Amino acid sequence: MNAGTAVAKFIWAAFGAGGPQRFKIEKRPDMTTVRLLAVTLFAGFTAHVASAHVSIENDKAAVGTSFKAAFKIPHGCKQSPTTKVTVTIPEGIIGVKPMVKPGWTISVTKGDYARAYDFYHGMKLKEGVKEVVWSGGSLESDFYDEFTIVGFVSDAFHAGDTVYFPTRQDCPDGQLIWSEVPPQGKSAHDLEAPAPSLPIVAGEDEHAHHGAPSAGPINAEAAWARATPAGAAVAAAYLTIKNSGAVADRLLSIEVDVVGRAEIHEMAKDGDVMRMREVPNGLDVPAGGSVTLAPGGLHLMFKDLKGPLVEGQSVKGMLKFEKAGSIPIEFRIEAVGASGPGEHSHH
Ligand SMILES: [Cu+2]
Repeated sequence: MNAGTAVAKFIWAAFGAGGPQRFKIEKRPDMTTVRLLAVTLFAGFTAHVASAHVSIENDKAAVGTSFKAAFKIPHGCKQSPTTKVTVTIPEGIIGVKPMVKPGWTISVTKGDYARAYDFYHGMKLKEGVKEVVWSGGSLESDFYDEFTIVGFVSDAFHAGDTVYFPTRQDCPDGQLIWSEVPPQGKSAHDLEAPAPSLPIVAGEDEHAHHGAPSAGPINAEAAWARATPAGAAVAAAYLTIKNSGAVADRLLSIEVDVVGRAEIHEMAKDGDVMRMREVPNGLDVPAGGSVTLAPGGLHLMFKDLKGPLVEGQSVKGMLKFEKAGSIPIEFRIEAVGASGPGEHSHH
């Protein structure tokens, strides 16, 4: 760690506290201290602090995937506190939702997109959020805070593009407008008030990771089931569901080819015996968390099988979530004795 990084971390610790642990600076550091700190910093960071534009925490987003962008507000309008933040969502950024922010009222303006965009397999979005406004709070100029959205990069963008989000800060005593976009091929470095930007990189090919379809913040991975003997009517199936979003979601139901009915089961103690029973109200997937269904615990129960599950094949289905909607899924069929998803050559 060089000195610059160490000081940067110190500044982060001292001034980076947003949200509930907000504190008041009782005494401002005198200018000598500030100058001493400044000369210790490496040049790039000094320049950044000196200009302190509104910027985005993430360093990139990929085509065809969801992203989270935290707009960092480094100061007020001179000394006047920020009481309103307005972020314009550019065309081609779809499925936007602002993250709830205690102490602030959030409003969104929705409208039609220029065209319908693929959101995820089989689903198109024609309209959505075009502008997000946080208001009713007061962010002192001496403090720093972040205003967060989640969204999805449509195929309107390509690797190498940069997306700009014009942003406005309103204060009782003034206004700051961050809307400048550099001319084609030029950097934003010399702009007075650049719009916060997000570089776009190539999307991962979802099909490269089999069984990992993506729909916004919800990802279902490593879906598998054991092969069944001929004539079997039921089978258990397993997978991991990850939620990278800021809000909890819930798996409500499952539909699978060749399966009459699919239920979500948990294991529960009945006296001294572990028995399985249906989870009554769906399966919660916490914000920023995951749920793993694995042998011995939570599982999907496939009932009324219309045919055997054959090792090496796969069965397709659809997971239905309360918020994320329908997500396609493919269960790989493993050996009768398998204890987890894996390569068939291992059995
Ligand atoms: Cu069961």
